[in-house]
Amino acid sequence: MKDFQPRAILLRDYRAPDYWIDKTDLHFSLAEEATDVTAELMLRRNAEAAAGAPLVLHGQDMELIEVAVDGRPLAPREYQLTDELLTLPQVPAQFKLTCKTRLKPAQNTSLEGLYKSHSMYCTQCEAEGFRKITYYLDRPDVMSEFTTTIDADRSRYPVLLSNGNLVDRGEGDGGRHWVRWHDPFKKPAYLFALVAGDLCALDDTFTTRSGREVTLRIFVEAKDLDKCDHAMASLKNAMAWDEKVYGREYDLDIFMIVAVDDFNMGAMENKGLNIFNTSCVLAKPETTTDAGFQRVEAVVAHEYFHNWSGNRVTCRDWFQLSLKEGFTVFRDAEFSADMGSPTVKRVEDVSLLRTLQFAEDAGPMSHPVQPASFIEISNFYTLTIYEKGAEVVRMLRNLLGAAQFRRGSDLYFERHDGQAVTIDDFVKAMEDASGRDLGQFKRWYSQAGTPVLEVDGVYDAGREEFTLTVSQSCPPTPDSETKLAFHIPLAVGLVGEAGPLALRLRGSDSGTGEADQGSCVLELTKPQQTFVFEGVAEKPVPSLLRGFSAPVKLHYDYSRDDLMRLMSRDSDGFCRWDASQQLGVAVIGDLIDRYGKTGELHREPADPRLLSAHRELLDDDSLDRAMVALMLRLPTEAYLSELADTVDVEAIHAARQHLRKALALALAEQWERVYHGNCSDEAYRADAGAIARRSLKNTALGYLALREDDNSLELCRTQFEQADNMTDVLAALACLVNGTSAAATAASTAALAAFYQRWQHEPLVVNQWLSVQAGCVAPGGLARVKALLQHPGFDIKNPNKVRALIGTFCNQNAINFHLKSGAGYRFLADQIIVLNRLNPQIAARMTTPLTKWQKYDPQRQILMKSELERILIEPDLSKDVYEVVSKSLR
Ligand code: 0A1
Ligand code: ZN
Repeated sequence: MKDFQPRAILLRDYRAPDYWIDKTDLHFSLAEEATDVTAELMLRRNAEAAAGAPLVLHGQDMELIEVAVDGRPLAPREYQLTDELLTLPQVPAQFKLTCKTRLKPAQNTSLEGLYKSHSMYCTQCEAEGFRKITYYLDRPDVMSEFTTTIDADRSRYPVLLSNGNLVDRGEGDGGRHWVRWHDPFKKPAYLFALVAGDLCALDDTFTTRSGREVTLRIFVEAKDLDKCDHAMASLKNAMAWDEKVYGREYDLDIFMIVAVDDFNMGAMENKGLNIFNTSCVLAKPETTTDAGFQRVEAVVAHEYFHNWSGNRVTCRDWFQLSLKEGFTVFRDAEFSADMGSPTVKRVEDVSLLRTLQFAEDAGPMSHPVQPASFIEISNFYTLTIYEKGAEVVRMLRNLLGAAQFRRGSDLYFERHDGQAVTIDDFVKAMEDASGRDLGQFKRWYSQAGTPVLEVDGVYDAGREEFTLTVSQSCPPTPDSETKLAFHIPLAVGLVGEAGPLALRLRGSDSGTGEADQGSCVLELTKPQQTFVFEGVAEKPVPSLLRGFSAPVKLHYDYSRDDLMRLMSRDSDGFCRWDASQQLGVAVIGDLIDRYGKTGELHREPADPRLLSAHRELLDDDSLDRAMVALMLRLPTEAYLSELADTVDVEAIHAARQHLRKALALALAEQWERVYHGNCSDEAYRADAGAIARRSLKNTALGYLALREDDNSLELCRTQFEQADNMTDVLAALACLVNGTSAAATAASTAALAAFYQRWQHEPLVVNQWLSVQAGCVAPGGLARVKALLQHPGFDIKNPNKVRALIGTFCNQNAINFHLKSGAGYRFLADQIIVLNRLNPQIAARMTTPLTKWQKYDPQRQILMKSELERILIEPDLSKDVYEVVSKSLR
């Protein structure tokens, strides 16, 4: 165990820095043994700081060679050096600090600071990685103008990149060369980047609306040059979209993206030089699934949008992280919606939020969108900061309306360009632009937890009135026991026998109506409120939380017939889908109960309503395929677990599988018809229509495969062998791998071997191969995963591989991970202990499944907790893992 308790950093302790760094001049000399960095910093005391304030710089994991003030090297007695800080007790009010440091990038497995990925050097500085490069005021409110010189062996590192514009270059001695980059925009150190390698580039240009031509360049290893077109097209679309929708134009003459294999996150928005995980930039039909294509589009846009929401206007401190992340996720979600199918995008985002963010918010790591404290900021790149943060921005847009929201965003960018600001500044701009008081709304930023709405509806036929009573509450979370009422926009409609009804809300000052859409937004601000709709000629079914207008849990006592009506008649796509999920949850819930009582489900018939709902969906060719595919997807085990107070692992798995099989058999003809009807000879396209078609087809294939007969096996095998795109290949492979018959097992073994043989030189494809096996629900999963740890296709130092194998197994294969013996938990803890020394960020992330122990039965709780306790006594436990483990045990 740690012999000291890492200290928590508190929002309320924020103080402006004592010094500013006006200019940062860096010189990197890259060499195999070690890299030497010389930093020249122009420092100036903050006018608000005390006259003799010491200069305290952050620095970690490097050797200090020399430190000089205005050119005079300091003797060791003139400064203090610890593992994390360099303190100069006496410095002038304005001076030049020179710092020489030596780093070992090849030994840096944390993938933070300067490190090597294969043969290339790259950096990752967000949030606090710059302090592994040189001693610095590594905090986002210190913004500086950077000049970077890189000197390296010419043949091994022909490409040398940093932020901004290339301003000079030259030849050196002994086969070396150098380049100099200058970034005219002041930025915090977390946006600094450097890349050196033997890279190829795809080039293009974009002409901004004011007529400037920007060079666009995507750098990859030579073998990946054929996988950059989709990212480039996405980038150009994103640039045009940000001009049109937010009036934001790009500012430098060049925009670069570099793909690296070893990366902790998806990508990073460094100024003018985005660094990407290969998984978020490379795409071609033969190697990449539809989901992969969509991810590339979304992440390219996300990082590009950060140029304004994050770089031009940045965060004052890391408690404001959602200022840039929530806003940018909202922006990228709207972009993706515009590029593809808005309903599908919304449903996918809500599924993620309701399954994983709600679980986070109900667990030991729950925190507000603006946290009040942290031990290790890397642990706060969470679903709450990103996805819930985006939902909060979405609510603002919906409350203000698109036009006022745009005015607010214009005001925010104009007012704060070049500054490091707070979430309060953002909300203030929205208030000033709209004239609305958002005081109560701001509780969404400071209070953790998912609010719960209990809704009751009463119809009075005589008065032709429908009354909705809505109560809100929020469960306690680690940050606070009691909560104040939230300001919640609740979008509603009423659905009659034939479809949506016109709305007339009594005394509509508490709601805003859009009568033509049959939709209105009720603004909830109190613990309980009542809303009366007048002139309602028939008993309606309320359509609630349209478009998922707020990140809340909503309970309404719908009958299954009500849900059927919403599924077929509601005009709101989200609510139609949600009704299908609620029906699925109810039906599976019955089966879970039955399994709990009898331990088996052999003779349980499928619910006739669900059967007929699915039959209608499959039979009606006029419906939107994307919607049909979504509505045919049963609630996932993860979502069912989130809804349960105590997760019954076996019952949830058995119930869902049983229902799938029952649907497979009862609708066999329909699945076959839909499968064949959606096979297409057209060349692969990644547009919404083609994606929907493949999604529906592969949903059908999944059901057909459950029959486990020769015909369906043959369909899977043929699709696996003949498909020209990874979406179809992988869908067929997953069916084979999850088959249980002897014939399916034999086919699966052959397919897995053929797949690896063909794709062994494509790491991203091998990761999908690992993932499909890690997700296999057949018994024996743990042994399979342990064997794969030893496979040459796996490498524990590569985060993508860790996520593909260990992450998929522990997060998406409950029946195999949650073994009653606790062997799954022991396995995960063993991996976390290894990762803790290699890569603390990834180790901490991998801990999540164990932190959910409170959701399981007493025996499992004991086993999970004992593994957490075993991790906690590890010597050299990183702050990252310490924070997650200790918080989850308290
Ligand atoms: N700002 C990036 C995410 C990111 C965060 C931390 C990283 O390293 C610890 C890397 C990337 C984004 O939102 O895309
Ligand atoms: Zn981001």
